[in-house]
Amino acid sequence: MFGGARSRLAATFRRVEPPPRVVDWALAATVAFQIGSGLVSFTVGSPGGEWVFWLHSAGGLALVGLLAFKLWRVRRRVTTPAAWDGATPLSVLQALVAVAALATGVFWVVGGNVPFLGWTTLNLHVGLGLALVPLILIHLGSKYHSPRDVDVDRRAALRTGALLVGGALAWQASEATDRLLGGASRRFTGSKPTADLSGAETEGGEFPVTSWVADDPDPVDRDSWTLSVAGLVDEPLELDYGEVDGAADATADEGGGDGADGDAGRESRATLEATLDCTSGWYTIQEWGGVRVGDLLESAGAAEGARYVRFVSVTGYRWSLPVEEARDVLLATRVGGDRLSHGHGAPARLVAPDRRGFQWVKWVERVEVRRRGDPAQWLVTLVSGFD
Ligand SMILES: Nc1nc2c(c(=O)[nH]1)N[C@H]1C(S)=C(S)[C@@H](COP(=O)(O)O)O[C@H]1N2
Ligand SMILES: [Mo]
Repeated sequence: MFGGARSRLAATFRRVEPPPRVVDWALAATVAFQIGSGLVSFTVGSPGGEWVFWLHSAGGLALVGLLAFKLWRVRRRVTTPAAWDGATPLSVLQALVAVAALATGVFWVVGGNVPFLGWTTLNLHVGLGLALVPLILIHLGSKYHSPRDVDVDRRAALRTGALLVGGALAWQASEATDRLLGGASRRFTGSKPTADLSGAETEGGEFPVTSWVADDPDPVDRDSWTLSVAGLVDEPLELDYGEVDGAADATADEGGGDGADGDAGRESRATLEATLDCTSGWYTIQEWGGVRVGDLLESAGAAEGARYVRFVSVTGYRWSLPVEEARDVLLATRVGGDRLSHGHGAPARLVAPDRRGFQWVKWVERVEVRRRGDPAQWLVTLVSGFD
């Protein structure tokens, strides 16, 4: 009886299965798309880019189907020891990594998270996805068939198309279920409120201290720290902590240590409620206080040709924003009214609404007005702190 059900399942599988080469190429194309869209999604921080996450989810669900066909087809080559050849171990590893990448992605989206060595399940998902790249390249190198050999008939194309549509529908259904189950606290980026992610380390204001890689400077002394505003400006500025913090009387803050709040100068401090959304999968909404970068640019006078503003940390970590956007961001000295702690970037850190956490440079000491953007920032943020 059980066997009957099994063979019926097998028969159904065979009936809907697209031709092998179609599955293989659809797999390769979908995985490439997933890696691309996954990387691009890291740069999306405003709802206008939500579609990148939609496509990534739908692609992931289509992969579930494609991978099922593929693994079903090759199962005997793995379960029959005599069929193993030199390439089999790597193929098995690749299959495991692929399944794990999919499983962690789906698990995260349905609300799961199992912190592992300081990694969220989303971190793990990204790591597995990236680990797949070299594995697939090796696999393609040894098993490559030209797409010209692919026997694409209309039925095969339809089946594959149906699989992609099925992926999109399944994803829509999972979203709807998630909303019903109260998972609406997840942002469109997939990030969850910090409170949901126990296991994350917190300091000061109840949200995790996160440095993307090895950036870990000594505490910066507020009294000797200055913020420079230079580059394409009429008059470069050199501001001390009190001026950036917006305290009219900088001494009003003395003596209280972290968290002390002098009342003097409160009126000149700009505040902004903004969401810090880290690519490791958490977000926090905080009220940040400090100086509007637009005010700094007005004081310094942005010169002709100024198109970007670059924010540079004491560690060298940096990010640039188009000048129009930069006017509306904050160099924050405070969060929730309290002075920033060292881990959160004291004396001052960038608060850039609609940007992802890794772009919110901490321990800022220079604001540079520039003609051009800064493609090298991508590399710098990854390697900053490794000497
Ligand atoms: N200089 C510097 N700024 C940085 C980072 C870093 O490693 N170095 N990490 C970024 C990342 S990945 C995030 S999510 C936020 C985290 O801010 P928090 O530590 O205050 O939560 O800071 C960003 N700013
Ligand atoms: Mo982050």
